[in-house]
Amino acid sequence: MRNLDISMIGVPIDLGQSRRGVDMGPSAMRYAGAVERLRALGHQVMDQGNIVISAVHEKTSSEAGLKNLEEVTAATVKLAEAVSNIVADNHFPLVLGGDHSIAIGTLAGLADHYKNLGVIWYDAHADMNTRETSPSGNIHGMPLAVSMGLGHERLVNVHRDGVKIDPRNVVIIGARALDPGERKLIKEQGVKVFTMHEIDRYGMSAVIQQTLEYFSTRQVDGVHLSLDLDGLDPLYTPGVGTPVPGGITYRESHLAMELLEDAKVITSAEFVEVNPVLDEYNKTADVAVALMGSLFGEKLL
Ligand code: B3U
Ligand code: MN
Ligand code: MN
Repeated sequence: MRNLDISMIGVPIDLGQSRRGVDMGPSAMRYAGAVERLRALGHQVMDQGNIVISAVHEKTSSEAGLKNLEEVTAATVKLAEAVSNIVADNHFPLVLGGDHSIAIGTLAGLADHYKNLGVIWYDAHADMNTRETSPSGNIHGMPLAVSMGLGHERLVNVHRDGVKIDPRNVVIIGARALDPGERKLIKEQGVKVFTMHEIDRYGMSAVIQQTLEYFSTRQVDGVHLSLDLDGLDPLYTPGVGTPVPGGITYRESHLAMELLEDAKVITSAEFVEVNPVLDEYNKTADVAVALMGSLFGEKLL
C-alpha cells in the first residue's frame, strides 16, 4: 500500500465526440464516491474541482475533419498546465473525463516531468486516427496519435511543441475496433497492442505481466494509465458513447488494476468516457470508482 497525495481534477468536456453528456462524467464519478473511496484507503485526496470549459454546448469552431478543434485545444491547454503543476507538487494526478480527447492535455502536462513515460491505453479503440484517417472527425479518436506527434499542429503543439510520448512506450490493452489507418500506424510506430485475442488466449494476468516486463526493458521513468471505460464490455459499462461488444470483463479489469497496484508502477491515471446520459442509473461511474479502488490499493483481506 502506498500512501499517496492524490490531486483529482475533472474535465467536463464532451466536444471530442458527437454524443452529448460525457461532460457530466466527473460529476458522476464524484457522486459514485471517488473521493471518499480513496480517502478510506489512507490516501490524501485533494479535489481541485473542474477545469473551466467555455461554451461547452455551443459549437463555434469548425475545421474540416476535426470537430470542435478550437474548444478541445483550449481545454487540453488548461489541463496540461494543471497536470504539470500537480506533478511539480509531487502529487499523483487523477484526471476525470470527459471524453478521451483530454488525454492530449494530460500527456502534454506529464511530458514536462517525464522523459521516458510508459503509457497503458486501456480501450476498445486505439485512438490513433489523424484527420486524414478518421472516419468521424471526432478528436477523441486521435489523442494517442497526437501525443506521438502525428496530427493537426494545433493539437500536437498543445502546452509544448511536438512529441509527448515515444510510441514504443505505449501498450494498448483491450483493442477490438481498429480503423485501417490506425492498423497501419500501430505497425509503423511500433506500438505494443494486446487485443481481445491475446487477453482471451493468455489471460489478463499474463497480459499485465508482459506489459510490466516490456516497460522494464524500455526503462520507463513512470507509467500513465489512460482508462477508457469502453475498454470494458458494455455489459458492465453501458454508459459510453461508442460501446463495442466482446470487451474486457469486470473481473479481468479488477485483476488488472490489482496487479498494477501490486507492482507500484502507476504514477498518474485518467478515467474517461463515462456518459451518465447513456448509462443505466450510474453503473458506469460506479465501475470506474470501483476500479479506482483496486488501482489505489483496496484489498478484500
Ligand atoms: N475509431 C473511431 C471510433 C472511436 C474512437 N474512439 C472512440 N470511438 N471512443 C473514430 O471515430 O476515430
Ligand atoms: Mn478512447
Ligand atoms: Mn474507446
